[in-house]
Amino acid sequence: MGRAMGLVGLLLGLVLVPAVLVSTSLRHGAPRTEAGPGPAPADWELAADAVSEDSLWPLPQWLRTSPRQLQLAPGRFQLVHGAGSSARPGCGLLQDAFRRYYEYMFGHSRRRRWGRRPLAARAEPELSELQVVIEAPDPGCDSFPHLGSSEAYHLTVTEPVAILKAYEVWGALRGLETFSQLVHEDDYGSFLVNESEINDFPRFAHRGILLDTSRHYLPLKSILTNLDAMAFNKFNVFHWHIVDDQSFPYQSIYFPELSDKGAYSCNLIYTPADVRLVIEYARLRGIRVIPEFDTPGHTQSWGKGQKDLLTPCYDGGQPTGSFGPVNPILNTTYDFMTKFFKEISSVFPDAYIHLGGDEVDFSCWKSNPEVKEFMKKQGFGSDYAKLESYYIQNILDIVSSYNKGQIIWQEVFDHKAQLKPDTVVQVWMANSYAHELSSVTGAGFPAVLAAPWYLDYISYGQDWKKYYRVEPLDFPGSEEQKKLLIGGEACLWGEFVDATNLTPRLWPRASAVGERLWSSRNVTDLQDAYRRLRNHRCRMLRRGIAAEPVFVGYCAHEGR
Ligand code: CP6
Repeated sequence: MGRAMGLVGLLLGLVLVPAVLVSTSLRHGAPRTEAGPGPAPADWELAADAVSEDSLWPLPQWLRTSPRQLQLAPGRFQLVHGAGSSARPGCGLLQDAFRRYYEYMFGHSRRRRWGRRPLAARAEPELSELQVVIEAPDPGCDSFPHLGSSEAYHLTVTEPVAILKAYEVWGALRGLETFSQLVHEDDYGSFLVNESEINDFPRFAHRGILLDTSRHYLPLKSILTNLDAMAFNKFNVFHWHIVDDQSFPYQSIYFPELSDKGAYSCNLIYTPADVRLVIEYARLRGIRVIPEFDTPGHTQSWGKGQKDLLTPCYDGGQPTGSFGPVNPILNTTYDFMTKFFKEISSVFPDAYIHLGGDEVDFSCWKSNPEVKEFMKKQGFGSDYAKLESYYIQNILDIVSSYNKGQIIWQEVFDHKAQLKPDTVVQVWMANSYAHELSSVTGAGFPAVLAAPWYLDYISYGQDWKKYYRVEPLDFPGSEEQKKLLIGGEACLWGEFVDATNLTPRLWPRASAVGERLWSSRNVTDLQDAYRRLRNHRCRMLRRGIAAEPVFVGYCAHEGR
C-alpha cells in the first residue's frame, strides 16, 4: 500500500502544476476577515463551499489557510512517524491515536458505498501522509500528562505530505485533533483539506470538566464517551467528583465497606480495574484524572461503612441519631484518613488530589458537647471556621506526606487555613468571583475558575454564549497574579444528570468553555464562533457524541 501511494503521489506531482499558496487568509486568533461582499447568508444556512477552517474548534492560536485544496484517499492516506521523531512505532499512545484519528476522518465513509466519485474525477493533488515528529529526546509515550506538559504543536499541510511537529506526544495529540478537523468530505464523498499552516498552544494549562458520580452513578461507558468528547475539545483534566453525601461508588482496597455500605448498590461501583481503565483511557487522550474526595462536609455516604467517622449531632443534650461532617476531634479520624489517602495517592497517578472542603455545615459540630469541649481546649472560641481549618490542615499534611499536590474549594482559603504554597484554590461561588480570584492570587496561590461555568444549570436559548463571553483574566490584579490563574473547569453536578442526559447536557455547551480556555484572548466573535460551533457539533455527532443542537438547522450527514 505504501509503495502504491508513493507512485501515485509521484504521478500527481508530475501531472499537476505545483501551485504556490495563491491567496492566503491569515488569522491570529482574529475574527474571519475573508468573508466576501454582499449580504451574509442567514446564519442557519449551510455555506456552499466548505473550507477547512469552517469547523475548527477550539480555534488555533495562529493559522493560515490557502484556498488550494488537497485530496485524501482513504485507502492510501497514512498517519506515520516522521524522520527525526524520537517516537518509535513502539509508541503505543501514538499508534492508538493514529488508529483513532484515521477512523474519525474516514471510518464513517465505509458505510456509504454509493455516490463516491473515483479519486481521479477530482483535479486536486493528493495528500499522501501526515508525518508526526516528536522533538523531545523522550517523547513521553508511557508517561502521564501533567500541569507542565507541553501541548504545543506546529502543523503544515502542503503537497505531498503534511507535517505535525510537537515537543511531546501531548502536543501531537492536540495536533492530530486539529488535522482531523481540517479534513472534510464533499458532497460526492471526496476527502479534502485546504493547504494550511497552524501554530498552536493552549492559553491555559488546566482545562477541566467536572463529573459527579455520587448523585447519580455514571456507567463506565458514559465516562469514556465523555473523555472522547473532551479530547475533541482539547480539554485536559477530568475532575472526578467521585463520592459525596448520596453515594460512595469508589471501591476502596483498604476499606471495601465504604462502597459495600455506601454505594447505591453493589453493582453501582467503580472497581480498581474500572478506575485503571478510566485513567488509561484518559492518558491516551492527554487527559489527567484528578479525583476529588471531598471532606469534611458532603460525606454522609462515608458514614455508612466507617464507624465513628462522622460527628454525632445532638439536640437537647441527647444524640439525635443523625450525623454531620467528619468528626475532626478524634485521632481515629486521622488514622483512617492517613490510610485512605495513602491508597488514593497510589491508585491515582496524577500529581494532584482534590480535597474538597466546600460547604461545611457547622450546626452539627455546634450541637456536639465533645466538639464544644475540644474547641475550648484548642482556644478556637466559637469560631467553627477555625475547627474546619484545623481539620483541613491535618488532611493537607497527610496528603503532602505522600508527595501529592492539593486542590481545594475556595472556602478553605476563605476560612484562612494555612495552605502549602502550591495549593490550587478552585473558585466556584458565582457572587463576585472576580474579587475572589484577586484575593486568591493576591495571596500567591494558583487558582482554577469554575464559578461562571456550572453547566448543570439550564435555561431556554443559547446559553453557550454566556459561557463563551466570560473573560477569565478580567479580575483586578498584577501581571504576576494573572499568571497564577492556571485555568478553569466546566462543572456538571449530578443532581439532575445521569447516563440518559449527560452527553447532550454537557456538549456542545462545554465546548464554549473549551475554546475560552484554549484559544487566544481576542477570539470573541460570536457570529464566527456560532458558525464553527454548529459544524463542530455535527462532527461530534458523526463521531458518536450525542451533542445537543446549537440552534435550528441540520447536519449534512443526517439521513445517510
Ligand atoms: N456538591 C458539592 C454541589 C455543589 C458543591 N459541592 C454545588 C453547590 C452550589 C451550586 C452548584 C454545586 N452540588 N459537593 C459546591 C462546590 Cl450552585
